[in-house]
Amino acid sequence: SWKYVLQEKSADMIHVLQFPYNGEPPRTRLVENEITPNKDFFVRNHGGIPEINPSAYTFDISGLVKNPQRLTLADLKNEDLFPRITKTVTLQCSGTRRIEQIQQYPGDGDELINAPWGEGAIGAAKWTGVSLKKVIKRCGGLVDDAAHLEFFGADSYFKKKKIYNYVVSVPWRKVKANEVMLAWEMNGEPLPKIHGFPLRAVVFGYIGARSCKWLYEIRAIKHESMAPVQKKEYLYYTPQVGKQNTLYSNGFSIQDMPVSSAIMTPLDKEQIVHEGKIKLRGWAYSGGGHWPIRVEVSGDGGSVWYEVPYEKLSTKYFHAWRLWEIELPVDAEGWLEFCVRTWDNALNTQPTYVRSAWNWDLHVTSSCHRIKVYSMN
Ligand code: MTE
Ligand code: MO
Repeated sequence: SWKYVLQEKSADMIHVLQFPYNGEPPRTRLVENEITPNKDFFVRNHGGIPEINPSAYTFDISGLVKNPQRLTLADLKNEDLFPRITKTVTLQCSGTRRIEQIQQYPGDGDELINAPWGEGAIGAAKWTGVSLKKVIKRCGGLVDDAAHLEFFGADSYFKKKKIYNYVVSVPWRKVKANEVMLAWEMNGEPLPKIHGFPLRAVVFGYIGARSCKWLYEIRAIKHESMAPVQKKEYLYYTPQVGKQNTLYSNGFSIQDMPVSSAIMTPLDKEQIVHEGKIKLRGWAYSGGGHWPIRVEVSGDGGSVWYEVPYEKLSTKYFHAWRLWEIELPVDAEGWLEFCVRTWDNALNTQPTYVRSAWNWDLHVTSSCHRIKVYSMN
């Protein structure tokens, strides 16, 4: 993996896990561009990075489709067969901001798999590829009772001395809605190796985990995939279920990402000399086809809120984040708690505290993001 980290990633990536490689970009830089440059896009891997020769590469559509097919990259890129699409879509890992849950609940979470992410396991890219719906249509559609599509990645990983392949599934209705893409380009460049070269799925508005990289097979099936990534990871539990008494069947399979936001500058524990105003910048995102409509920040831990002016919210793309900035009036000196909360177009907003959304496997930390800054006026 390190060969590709050095080749494809910025030198100052924050290495969240060394192996398997997981990394996120420095906070301030992530919110400098509405479209995240490839070298700054977070990387989340369960195992190593498979070497795939693109000219020998084929991928199979199998299982409960009327005419199973083997396709090449050239087939997918043939615009007589499939219309090509380019779309700006945000990918977010359900582990984003897990560090806040770890700080309050050390020892929770599945430490073999879960990475201690900060606020940077999110990004927006312009993906180019084809709609998976069109590919399934070319296979004659699904056989009657097929309802899910299972994605097979060419990477493998170890867990408790066993070796697994990366396998997940998405419901057919998601594909039918044209919200799943097979992508071979990221921001106008061939997909970087570390991001799934030569082909990956991009599932709009769902947790990043469903966007399978190094895709080599798609199988139509009746029920959700039985693979461990689908059935044992990426589950959300009620607070009554702790790490010791878990049954996986108690977990809810996370799909849509909830509304969330983060302050990316200033940084936590930063000292700021100012003349009555401090500039804050960050991101806001909502999954499931929703988008942020209102972002508010507070300089006193959440008593008084200031709304980000609408013109300071970046362009609204369906299925992408919005970046924001605001000048916050600050009189007080000393340690202050800054926080942010966002509403989406379904008028959902964020839980107030980390503990309101605690779940033992430490997914989806979507509470108000809080930092402490030292104000010198
Ligand atoms: N696909 C494969 N084959 N193997 C993986 O480990 N990780 C998933 C998903 N697809 C993963 C994968 C997870 S959990 C996330 S959040 C996204 O890829 C991250 O995509 P990125 O590394 O391109 O940012
Ligand atoms: Mo993830």
